[in-house]
Amino acid sequence: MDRPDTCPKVVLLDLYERMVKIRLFETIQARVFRAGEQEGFTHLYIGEEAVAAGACANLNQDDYITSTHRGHGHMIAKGGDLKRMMAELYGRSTGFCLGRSGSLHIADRNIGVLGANGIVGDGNPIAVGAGYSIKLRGTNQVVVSFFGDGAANQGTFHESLNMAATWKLPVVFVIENNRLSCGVPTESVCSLAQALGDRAVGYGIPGFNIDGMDVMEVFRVVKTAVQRARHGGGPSLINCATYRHRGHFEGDHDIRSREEIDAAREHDAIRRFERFLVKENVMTQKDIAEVREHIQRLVDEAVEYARSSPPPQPGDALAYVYAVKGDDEHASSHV
Ligand SMILES: Cc1ncc(C[n+]2csc(CCOP(=O)(O)OP(=O)(O)O)c2C)c(N)n1
Repeated sequence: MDRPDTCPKVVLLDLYERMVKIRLFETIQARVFRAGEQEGFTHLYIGEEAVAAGACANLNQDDYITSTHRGHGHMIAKGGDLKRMMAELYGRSTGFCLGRSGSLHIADRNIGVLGANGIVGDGNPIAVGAGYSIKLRGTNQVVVSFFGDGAANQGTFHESLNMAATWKLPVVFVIENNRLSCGVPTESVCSLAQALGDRAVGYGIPGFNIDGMDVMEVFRVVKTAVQRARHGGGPSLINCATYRHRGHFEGDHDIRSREEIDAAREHDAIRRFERFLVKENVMTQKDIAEVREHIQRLVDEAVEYARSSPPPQPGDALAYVYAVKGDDEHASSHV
């Protein structure tokens, strides 16, 4: 791990906190989900934290991201409030989407999170739409679209990159290449598999294949792509090699061997970064313990907040289904 010039101490601490927030939030979430406290599906991001943290640390609040079915990490890295997130996962009325989306469609326009997405590959066209809107409005915002290696084989990937490249839209496409789509190994369905960034050549845009377990590398490469996008240079494609520690979804039968998963955990991005921070005298073990304790408290408070929040009222089931003409800011309860 090398410390790039672009990573002063304040950036390193910020990257670390973003990663630990995701890890501790989802560790608790896995526990309460297994205990039957939440309903629906949940796909955890544990293991892949360096990608969301490294990418989102380059973004402003009004920049946009699009996300996936594995979206909690993206939202936390973009600054999502832990209490409202946890309340959404509990299906409570205090959640980001008033308890109506749960894990798979959680969104917060106030911080530019255009939504997790249960449809694989659907974030990319949404990102292109947001990029086109930025261009029409003439702002200097950017969009980062996160998606998996499986989504990179959807037709929407090619259509989106082609359009974004042709119109020079400010979109950074970030592949979270964890080598699997559910139980399908990527190399069994894709000849480029580990080098998906090479596909950028086909669209005439910059492409990168990087170590997505090295948060500083993700930060550095996404920074270049974000700056290019902000200054009218158009999109980039960044393929991040990463690894998910959990099954495809909670409760899934994992096709990987115990040995493989344990070996991968040896290279855990957070542990690796902690070793680096201590070696470089950026943090002591005591600092690390304090950060973890502080974040653990925030996560525990989020769980308590969610548990004590009321569920949506059945009588409100049809509220927010239709928008009133001319009022796109406020959803309406009229049907
Ligand atoms: C259009 C569509 N096809 C299939 C599915 C079922 N499905 C859900 S997640 C998933 C795998 C996605 O793999 P990848 O994009 O690599 O993301 P990862 O789960 O590895 O993060 C599939 C096939 C879906 N939700 N949407």
